[in-house]
Amino acid sequence: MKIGITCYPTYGGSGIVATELGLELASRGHEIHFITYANPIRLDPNIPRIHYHEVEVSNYPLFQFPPYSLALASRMADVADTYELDLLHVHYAIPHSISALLAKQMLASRRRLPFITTLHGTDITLVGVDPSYFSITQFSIEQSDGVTAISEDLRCDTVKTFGVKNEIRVIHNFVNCDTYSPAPEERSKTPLLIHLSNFRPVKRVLDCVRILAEVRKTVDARLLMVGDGPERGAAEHLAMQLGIRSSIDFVGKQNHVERLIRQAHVLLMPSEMESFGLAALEAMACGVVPIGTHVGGVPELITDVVDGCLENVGDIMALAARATELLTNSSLHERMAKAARATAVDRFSTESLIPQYERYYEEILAR
Ligand code: GMT
Repeated sequence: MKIGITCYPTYGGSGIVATELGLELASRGHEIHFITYANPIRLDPNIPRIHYHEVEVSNYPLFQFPPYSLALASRMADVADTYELDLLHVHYAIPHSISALLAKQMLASRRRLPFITTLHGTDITLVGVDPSYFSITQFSIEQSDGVTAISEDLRCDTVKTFGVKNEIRVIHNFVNCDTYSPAPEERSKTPLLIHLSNFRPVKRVLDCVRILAEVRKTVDARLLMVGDGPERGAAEHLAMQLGIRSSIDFVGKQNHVERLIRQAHVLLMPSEMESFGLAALEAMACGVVPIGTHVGGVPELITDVVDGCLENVGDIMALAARATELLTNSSLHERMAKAARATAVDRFSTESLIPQYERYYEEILAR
């Protein structure tokens, strides 16, 4: 198949899933065309069957807000026409599915161009429910030829919030278990916690700092903070106030996160909301035990006490107690690390998830 993929190319779970999906599909023989405003991180455009088409948004003094959605629609239509795409697959509803709808309508007299929208979480739970975007998000779901959600929780939330009648297929996030694999020889000799996110308020990065402060009352542990975003300054400041700044490494945005994850024993994901929790899955594939919260789609991934831990949002003492236990009880850690890896391999590997997307594309094309 010839597939156009659009996503937010910057750091964020939806862009990562879209990019990894494109790479996996290309390795299975499909022709993939990324249509975005920048080369997606984690995308090496020199891979066979991968193409990248940049959306240029020219500015004009009249525009206070350059109309990216229109430039994107126009580029989607041009690329689909030139390369005879079979379908478009857009990640994140706003504005990508509206641009895809426009592109489809622009080409209607010449070629059929169905589009699939994958909902990732904040496009529904934060952006979609905002009154400014509610109606257009609802419309974008209703107009999509196919809709997928990355967890059952997000599917239910979408149906409940928008009252949409069209089928939403659940296709969970996936991980490449060869790239993300355990490497015990790379594991830190000192107890190491890791957090990986875009440092948005929903991730509760300050909780990570507070958890480390609690853990350090009994264990000489360190924390690796990977990523960047609005809460980074506050997290660094809190670490200073709590006297643990020198025990935390803030390393900013990184490309090969698997190399960092492998060094850690435990991943902290104390999020307020998480429709799936891709970072936790990446950690599990590396044999790093995740500690998360009972929110959104996280319980579809982590089974408490078996392959990770789940606590209530903001319960620092409970989250810290779980981390301390894992860092001090090596047989418990080893058992859960093995179970975490098994969950990633058995239920969320590319081998089992990518064919679900392929079958869904075929279904949509056959309709
Ligand atoms: O978590 C974010 O802020 C980024 C966001 C995105 O859309 O890029 O992540 C969402 O999509 C990921 C990939 O499907 C999911 O694993 C995350 O759980 C989801 N984030 C939230 O629901 C907050």
